[in-house]
Parts: sequence; C-alpha cells; structure tokens
Amino acid sequence: MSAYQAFDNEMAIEYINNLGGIFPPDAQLSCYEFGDGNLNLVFRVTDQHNHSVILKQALPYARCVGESWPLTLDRARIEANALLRHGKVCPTHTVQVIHHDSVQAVTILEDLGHLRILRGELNAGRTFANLGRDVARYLATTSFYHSDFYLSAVEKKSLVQTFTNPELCAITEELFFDDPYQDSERNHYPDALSPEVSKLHRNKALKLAIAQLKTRFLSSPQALLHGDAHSGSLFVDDTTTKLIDPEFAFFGPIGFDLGSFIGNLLLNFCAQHGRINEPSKRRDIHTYLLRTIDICLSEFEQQWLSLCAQQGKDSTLLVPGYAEHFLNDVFQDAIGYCGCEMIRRTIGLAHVSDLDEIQDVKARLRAQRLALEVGEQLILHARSCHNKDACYQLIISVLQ
Ligand code: SR1
Ligand code: MG
Repeated sequence: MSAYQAFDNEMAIEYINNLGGIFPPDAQLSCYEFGDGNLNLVFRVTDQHNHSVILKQALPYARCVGESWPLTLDRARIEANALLRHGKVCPTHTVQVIHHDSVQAVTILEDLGHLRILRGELNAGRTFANLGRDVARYLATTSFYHSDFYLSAVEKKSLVQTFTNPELCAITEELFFDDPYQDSERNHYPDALSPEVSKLHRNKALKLAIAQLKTRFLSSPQALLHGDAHSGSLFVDDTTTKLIDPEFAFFGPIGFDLGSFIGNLLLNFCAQHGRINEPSKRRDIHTYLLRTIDICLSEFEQQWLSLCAQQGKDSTLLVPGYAEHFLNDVFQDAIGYCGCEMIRRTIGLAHVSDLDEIQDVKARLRAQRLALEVGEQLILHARSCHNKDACYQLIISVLQ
C-alpha cells in the first residue's frame, strides 16, 4: 500500500499482518471500528487470545462535519510525535505508541480498553481519587521538559518547527476564540439561550479579554502542549490515568491545557445540577470536582517549581522569584482558557455530553446558563488572580 487509503476493517487487519511483529505469525485477527470522536477512524484489532491493539487513522476531513471540511493528514504525524515526546518524559500518563506511518496517517497504540473514558465516568457520577494529581503531573512534566527552562534555545526552535500545526490550531482559533462571540453557522444552541448568547456578543470587556487570550494562543510558544486536554482525551480507572489524542499538539501557552482540563471538570460541575437530583449525592460529586481542581493546581505548582529547581538549565529564567512569576501568568491564562472552554462547549460547534445529554429540558437549560455565566466570569476576572490560591477562590466564588 503506497498511497493513502482510508481503511475498512479488512484493510486494517491486512495492514497489521503485512507489518508483522505486532502479533505472533499465527494470529487470527478480528477487527471493528468504533471511533466516535470528531475527526478519525479508530479500529480495535484483536487476536484469538484476546490480545489487542488500537489502530487510529486520520481521515482527510473532519469526521464530525464530513468531506466539506478538508483536514490535513499531517495531524497523525504530529500526534504520534507528541505522544512519543510526552511518553519519554511522562510514560506513566501517556498512551504508548507501537508504530507510526505518516503516509497512511496510521498510528498503532496500546489498547486502553481496560480503562474508561473520563467523561462518561463523571457523567455517571463516578470519581477517581488520583485524577487531579495525575493530570497535574502529566501537564507539569511534559510542559517543563519542552520549555525554555529546560531545552536549549536551538533545540526548542527546531521542535517548534517540527510541531507547527497550522490547520489544527486554526480549528481551535476559530471554534474556541471566534465563533462563540459572534454569529456563526457552526454555533448551535437552543433558542431559549439566545438572550444569554446575545449578552455575550455585546460584552466589550469580555471580547477584549478573549482577544488577549487568543493572542497568547497564537504567539506564545512556551511548551509542547497536548492541545485538546478535555475529559474525552483521558482514560482512567482507580489507579491509572492516561492521556490520548494530542493531534492538536503545538508549542503554545502552558495554561491552555490546564485550563481545558479544569474547564471540563467545571462543565461537569454545572451539568450535575441537571443529572443528580438527590442533594447529598450532588454535593458529593461537586465536592469531588472542586477538590480535584484544587489538587491539580497545587500539584502542578509543586511539580513545576521542583522541576525548575532540580532540572532547570537557563540561568536567566532561574533568577530567584522568576519561576513563581512565570507560573502565576500560567495560572491566569489557565483560568481564562477554562472559561473559553466552558463557553465554546455550550454554544459552539463541539459540545459535551455532560450538558447535552441531560434529559430534562429545563434542567439542561439551567445547566447551560450556569456554564455560560461561570465561563464569562472566569474570563473577566482571571487577571485579578495573583496566585494559585486566588485562582481557586475565584472558581469557588463564581460557582456560588
Ligand atoms: C472539528 S473538531 C471539533 C473539536 O473536536 C476536537 O476534539 C477539538 O476539541 C475540536 O475543537
Ligand atoms: Mg480528540
């Protein structure tokens, strides 16, 4: 197979058989496609002993929209290379790459089928004690080792080139920063939310804050980000946390991933008002989500500062107090991006099941309104937070 072809089940098996080395020579393989994400084909290939791998293939268009939205296959190269680099510094929390082929835009990955996707678990009210700590460790480690604090200036600039990801970044630029704050055919929300959406569109202070956040996204190559760290990109169980799907990876502002993750926890917080009727159960999951955010912020700070102290290489960046100053900007950015994620997942193109699958229409609307209000307040007040604790206090205050 020399030119790119989108696979079906048989082709996925043939590809793995021709490749060799993935399964024993006598393996009898079966396969099914189960991708339900926005962009790719995802096959599970299993042998007669129930050993399996995942074969992920990029399509030359966005799956959730169709062939009318062409999309570069190069995202498969970016994703595989980001996984390899993140996996090198944080293997515990990064899905393992077994093979990559940029021509077929195929990556073979370890099968994480024994774990569950975080979003569905949170929607069902299940909790994971290590989640905040683990995600913070992944984000702090992968960002630190791909920042100017650790890399030489030459290596960093070469990596920025390797991970230049214009088409996928353009998706974020448009869906995350542009569409929700203007009329766009890609936005969708119930008519009953129109007054709230119009209010967002008229809010000049909000638009100014969005412009600042977008500028940092466009022109702050601080570290190699995951780029799409939402609850659907996380596999979990009681002891394990793994990040998948960094096809939006690029060198950007470190607070972006932290904000996306926290934004998804807060979207779930809002959604639980419409999901769990029993007050004490709802309080439990709310308490869990806030505690997870608190742990995540604290652990991120601790990890980052200790990596700077032990592994930091650039003498000017290690001037006493500078790492703390830098981190404070990261936290402010994170709060802003968190607010953006909440708004765009409520009224933009790509929604979250946390909100959309609330059965009761009125309860769903209330949860959506809360998500918009919380997102807006976080964006407006992010720059007033002068340390990590103030960020957490802001989150608490806007939820009340
Ligand atoms: C057209 S892609 C829509 C969204 O799905 C991805 O997971 C990203 O979050 C993107 O914004
Ligand atoms: Mg994805």
